[in-house]
Amino acid sequence: MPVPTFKDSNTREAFDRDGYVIFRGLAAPLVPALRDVYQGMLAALPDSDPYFNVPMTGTNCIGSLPLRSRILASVGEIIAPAVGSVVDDYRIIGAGFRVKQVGPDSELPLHQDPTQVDEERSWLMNIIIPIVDTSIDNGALKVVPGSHKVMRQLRSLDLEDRAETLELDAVLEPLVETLPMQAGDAIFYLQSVLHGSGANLTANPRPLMLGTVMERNTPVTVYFRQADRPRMFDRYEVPDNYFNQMEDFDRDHKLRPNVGRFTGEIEDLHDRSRDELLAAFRGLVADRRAAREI
Ligand SMILES: O=C(O)CCC(=O)C(=O)O
Repeated sequence: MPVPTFKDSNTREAFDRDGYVIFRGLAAPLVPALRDVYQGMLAALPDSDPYFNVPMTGTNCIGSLPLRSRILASVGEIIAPAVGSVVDDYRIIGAGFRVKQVGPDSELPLHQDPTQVDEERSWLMNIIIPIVDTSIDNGALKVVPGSHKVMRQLRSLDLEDRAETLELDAVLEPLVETLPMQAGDAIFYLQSVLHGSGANLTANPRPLMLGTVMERNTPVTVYFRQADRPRMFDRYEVPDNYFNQMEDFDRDHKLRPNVGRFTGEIEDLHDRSRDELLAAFRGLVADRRAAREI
């Protein structure tokens, strides 16, 4: 599992251990510009826009593809200096807004994101910059540090491998960390680290900038599990804007790609049964208790 090319070696070490790293205040000077783009986006959306139909919404849910593209271009341009100040040899492949609407349905269960790169050879990570302060009340991010080392499997686009689906929640409970952040803090995290966020029980939406940063010259590859051979995946090389160009994001991101090209089938060498995962996470709990980390 190659570690992202953070400039600082202590950051690389912490990221490798935990699967994420937070830079407090890294993007604070960028928050006014990000808020301007966010407000402009809201102003451009008709009340009937699909953006307003889902509790976890964002740029990818906007009905107008040209508007989406404009937001992605502006946000990518704004955050590039912050990313470039801490990471070398990267490219940004999509940076927009992820917005938690108000209400109990806005909870996002712990999950891994679908695999988007050959993780044996290359790195890819997400970056989140909240543009309002986040707290337990409005749905701050949650992570399970170290879970990327336990759950190294390929993650199919159809998302059948959620921690929720596997009913791991009880064993994970002592390992979950909630990470309140201030507007302008930045967290980089692996898509394989278990993460999620609670419901937004305040009166206002919780917008944050969510982007993906990856090794500069590596293609985006996505995977789809074969129905009859669960360890086998079909692999597709797709364009950088793959997740940003779907007509109906909520429906289409779980389907086989209809753009890009099929590049063959691949066996998942890290497949683990639910019992194996439970045992591994119980081991992690015991280790953390012994080290008095939880
Ligand atoms: O917005 C959040 O709370 C987290 C977003 C996330 O994890 C996702 O979109 O997969």
